Amino acid sequence: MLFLGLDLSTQQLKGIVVDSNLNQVEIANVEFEVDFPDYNTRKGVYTNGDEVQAPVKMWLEAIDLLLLRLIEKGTFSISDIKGISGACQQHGSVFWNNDATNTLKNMTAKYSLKEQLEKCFAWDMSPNWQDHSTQEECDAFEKSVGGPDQLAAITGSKAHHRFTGPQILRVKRVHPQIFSNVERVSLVSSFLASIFSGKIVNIDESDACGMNLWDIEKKELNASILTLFDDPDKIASLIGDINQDGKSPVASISPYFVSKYGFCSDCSIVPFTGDNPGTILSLPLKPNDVIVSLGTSTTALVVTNNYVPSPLYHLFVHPTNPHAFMGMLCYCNGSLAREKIRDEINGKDHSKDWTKFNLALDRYIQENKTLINSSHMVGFYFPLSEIIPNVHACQIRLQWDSIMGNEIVSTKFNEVEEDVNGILESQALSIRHRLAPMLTEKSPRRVYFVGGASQNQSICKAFSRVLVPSEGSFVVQDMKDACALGAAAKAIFGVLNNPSEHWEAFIEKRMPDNKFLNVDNPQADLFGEDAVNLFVKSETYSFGI
Ligand code: ADP
Ligand code: XUL
Repeated sequence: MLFLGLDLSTQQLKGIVVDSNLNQVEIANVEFEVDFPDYNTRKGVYTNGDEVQAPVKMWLEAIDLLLLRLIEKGTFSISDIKGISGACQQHGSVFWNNDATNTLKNMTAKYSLKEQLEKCFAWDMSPNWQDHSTQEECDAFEKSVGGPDQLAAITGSKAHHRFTGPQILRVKRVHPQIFSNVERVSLVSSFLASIFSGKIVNIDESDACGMNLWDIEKKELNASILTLFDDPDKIASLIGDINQDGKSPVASISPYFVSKYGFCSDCSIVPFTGDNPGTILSLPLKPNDVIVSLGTSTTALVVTNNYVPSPLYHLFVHPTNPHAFMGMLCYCNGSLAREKIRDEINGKDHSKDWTKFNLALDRYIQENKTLINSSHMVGFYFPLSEIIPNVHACQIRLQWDSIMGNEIVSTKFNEVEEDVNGILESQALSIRHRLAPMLTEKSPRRVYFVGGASQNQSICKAFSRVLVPSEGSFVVQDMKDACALGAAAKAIFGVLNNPSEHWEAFIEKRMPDNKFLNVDNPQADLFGEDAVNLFVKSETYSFGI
């Protein structure tokens, strides 16, 4: 038996095929900017001021192309795939019109997905998680329940620009014509699951926690918030029921995929979830273990059994363990901000090579061995508006005076090498500071690095020496595909459906310790509480927070 895990992220659609022990059999991807130049997206999206959107039709083309690529490899038989699940960019929404249900049901292998489904959307765009255009809606969301603390207590997060509830409310305000034609709203995860199911499937509960609409403790859409949409019943029906069972299959695969690609007709579609919930499914996490995901965005994820909501971070229902939660920090300026500094250091040589960046970073760490104190340099590198803290695009460098650390003596760094180190230190210090309330120990137990940049040992080392995990840091080979792997694990868990096996035992068996590589932790003792205080002081000085 084989299983397929899909990851529909900002820049690409990935598919990983695994056996029932989670061993990789094959992998393929479609990169939107490269494979679909006609759409003219930049890194998978269109950016227009604060608005960031992705074309839904491009994703339809990507599904057909990905399956062709997987099959062309000729390394496995597609009819052996017994289950499919997915983990997709969070918060994005897809607006179906009233042609969708019928067309999904009657898709034929004669035409492509795009040819058949392109007329099924009230809007052919999907708001992306990098969108910042919903301040007015966020204010309304928080006001409707009494403020950010209350909204965080109910939904697990204060209002965020990218969260789906404020985004849908903005579509209603800015595009009333479009909104009047909407029959159902999917998240990106339930959209992709719907294509494979040949019918619109319900939104997964864990991913629904990224909407600012779901009352996590009462397990229902919050009535006060729904009144913001004028007709609460209508919006509730557009969203549909929220699926609280992350395990049981929701459908057998649509006949389209059976006749076009040779899937077996009893291949099950196991609920798809968000990419961050998907990522935690790729590892055997214990309490106080942290995943740092170094993808396009940077996220830090932790599993906790306590519902301890705060406006400082996000809490989501765990995607496979209904009694647990996932804590999350999410930063917009992750890889793209690091790439900007890499490009500066590469100068005229426009390669995407990280060698010079890594050499500069390793050298800086090697040569700077003093305890981080109040006079250290701090930089903030936000080429895009940032989520944490909520500020507009900016680049700030600060050096505090060396005696008291009370005054700024310079706002320049001498060398680009200092930026190379500066961006990693400040990204890591922000995570360390903000993760602390979710941990029951002073520091994380283990840190696992995943996502695109986890292939880069120098970057992982630089993060690790700031986060100071008590039992070390690890990368897992091929874990740049953690999210797709987590989705594949979910597919296995759903299809095998062994009632006596809990999620934790299931994944521990498939992810034993010998799969992890230790990351060096150079001079971790340099980063004490002073370093955190310096970071907090610099943020307060720069952003008034
Ligand atoms: P996504 O978040 O879109 O799924 P990935 O997890 O694949 O994307 O991460 C893509 C990012 O990983 C790229 O923007 C790139 O900057 C970064 N990346 C890939 N390889 C390296 C490397 N060797 N060193 C640093 N960053 C890397
Ligand atoms: C999470 C978030 C991002 C996207 C990336 O809240 O906005 O991590 O899920 O795809």
